[in-house]
Amino acid sequence: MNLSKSTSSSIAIAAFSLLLLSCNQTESSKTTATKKVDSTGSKTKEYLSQPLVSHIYTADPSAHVFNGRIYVYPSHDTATGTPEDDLGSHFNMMDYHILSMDSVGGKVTDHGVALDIKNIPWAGRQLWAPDAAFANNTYYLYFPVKDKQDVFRIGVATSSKPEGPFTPEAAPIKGSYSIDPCVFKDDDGSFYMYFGGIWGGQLQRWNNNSYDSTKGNRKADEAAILPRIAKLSADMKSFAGPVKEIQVLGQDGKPYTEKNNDKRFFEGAWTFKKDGKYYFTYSTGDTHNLVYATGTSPYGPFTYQGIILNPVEGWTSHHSIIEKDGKWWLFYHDTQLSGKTHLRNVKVTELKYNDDGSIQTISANK
Ligand code: FUB
Repeated sequence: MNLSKSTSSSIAIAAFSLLLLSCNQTESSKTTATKKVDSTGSKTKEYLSQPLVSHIYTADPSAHVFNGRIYVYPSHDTATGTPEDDLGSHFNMMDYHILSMDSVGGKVTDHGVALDIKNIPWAGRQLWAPDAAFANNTYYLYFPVKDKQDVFRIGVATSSKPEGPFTPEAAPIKGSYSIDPCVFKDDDGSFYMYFGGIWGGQLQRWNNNSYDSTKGNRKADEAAILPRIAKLSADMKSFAGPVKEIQVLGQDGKPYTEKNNDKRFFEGAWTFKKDGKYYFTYSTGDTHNLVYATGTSPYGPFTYQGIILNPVEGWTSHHSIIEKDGKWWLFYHDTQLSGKTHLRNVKVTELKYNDDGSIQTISANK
């Protein structure tokens, strides 16, 4: 994720922001476009969707349908005053709130604090993008946080309810590292965790599953760093085998190098299956695209197909994709409410496919 760049969004007048805050307290996203107004009063940006909630800042939405209801597991962005630096220290999140709604467009419920960093025994700082899964009559919340040595690991917490509260395990998942877990359930009931994020997410420090804090970002002609996958054990709290790299290939069948940064993996993996095809989707980070690649196995290789979402307002882009009642939905975030990179808001819009299974590219601003 980005570390020091500030958002390139235009300056919104304070009155307009306050109006948004008061109007969207519990309202779900509307797909009617609205315009942002700059300090001269001229309309500058038109938004495809509105924030799901505006009483807190939310980001990195992992959506799931549990018991016929949509649950969104986001990061909870907070203005802690932590100075911005090249390691993303200003993304200093301390807890999670789960959101839920009957359907897109319906009333959104914020279920309050579901997990607080102070209750995670091994955690140091920075609760980043989580995900959730249901198995064994239990809801599992997967979360990345830096341990007390400042190394990102992935933890798991459990609850009898999708909205929590969640009780964390005493230690991170053995063999886990980096950020942005995405847990995918295949048709045969197997669960897989996809994870990893470069730059502030520390993936560049992990080679052959060994940590080297001196390893920096790769150079333009070096092989792009690859996302990781591990099959989950039946207990959903451990890896069933070693962490593996996932090949992401260009349409010429060749792996990407770092200079292909408008297509190579950066962070924010999300995997789903449609019509027998695996869709591996992710953010390209410093080029701000949300893209997808497809394959025939959960382990890949995946071949790059195209852009799902063009760059949004703000530096980061992170998403999830679900099907509900015959429609497909893209949950994403931007910085409409704050204009600040680290204070984001979650949104949703419909995702459409072409007949051949390709995804129609979305622009969040007009
Ligand atoms: O929210 C913190 C980090 O920002 C996430 O882990 C990344 O995916 C990026 O969205």
